[in-house]
Amino acid sequence: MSNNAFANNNLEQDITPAVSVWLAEQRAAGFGQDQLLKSLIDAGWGDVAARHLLAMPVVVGPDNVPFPLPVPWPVHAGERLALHAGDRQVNAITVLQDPPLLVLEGLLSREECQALIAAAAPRMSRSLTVDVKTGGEETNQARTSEGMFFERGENELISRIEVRIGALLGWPVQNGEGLQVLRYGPGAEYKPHYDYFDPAEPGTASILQRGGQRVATLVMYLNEPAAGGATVFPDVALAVVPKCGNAVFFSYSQPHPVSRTLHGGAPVVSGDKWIATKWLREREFI
Ligand code: PD2
Ligand code: ZN
Repeated sequence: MSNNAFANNNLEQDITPAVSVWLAEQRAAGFGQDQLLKSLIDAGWGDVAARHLLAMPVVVGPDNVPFPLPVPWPVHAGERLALHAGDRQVNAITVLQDPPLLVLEGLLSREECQALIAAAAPRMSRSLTVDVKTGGEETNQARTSEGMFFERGENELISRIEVRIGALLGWPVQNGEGLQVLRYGPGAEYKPHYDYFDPAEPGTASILQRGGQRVATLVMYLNEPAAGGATVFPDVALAVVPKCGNAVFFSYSQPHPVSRTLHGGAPVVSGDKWIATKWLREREFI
């Protein structure tokens, strides 16, 4: 990179199409991650922002594949087991690169899991999903759980967890949707789906007005069902078994199946499964 056109130290910068094209060209020309990192830093990028950019899958492909968006990713994930999460240290016990995915151990304490369940239990109702045709909400046979949403920053416990997630992922707390708690009883499941909003659907434009695309998902496990209930990723043949306090994090820089983030909640066989999900948007979620 020969000039300062792409210089920026801000993690929340726009990854412009020009930057994506430059990256794709450099990769096609055979430059490796270390050389690209050096070029970006020479052009004025901060170390963290440059690593962040390079961690994103870049596809300049068929016309209907969207350009990559910036996504959250913990500093040092894939390099160290222990990750800094503000008031807590978290271990990344599984790391995938494509899709960018981490299984995290110890994100929540047992007491926090129990407190979330206790606060959510009286407020549960049949889960709704976003109706992609209208942008409204509907019940859905593919999602046979019960759920509720906390307001962002609703109480001290919710704030503490949101600030921790922000510190871990390097992503503003305001870009998060309110925490959703779900309970699955025996037989309940969430069939495989993508969490981003499909740009081709008519309801998507109105959904995107509240903070842009979803770019990442953090599913936190609040208990251990007696059997079943894994979070499954069919594209990469991965099953994450729920364990109280653990979490699975994955990002999708492109709202398209090239993200390889198809995922579902396998049927619970016995016992209950409780999770809390934090979806992260491009911008402030209002
Ligand atoms: O409960 C799960 O494992 C699960 C599976 C798929 C949760 C979500 N998606 C979600 O909250 O988006
Ligand atoms: Zn999902």
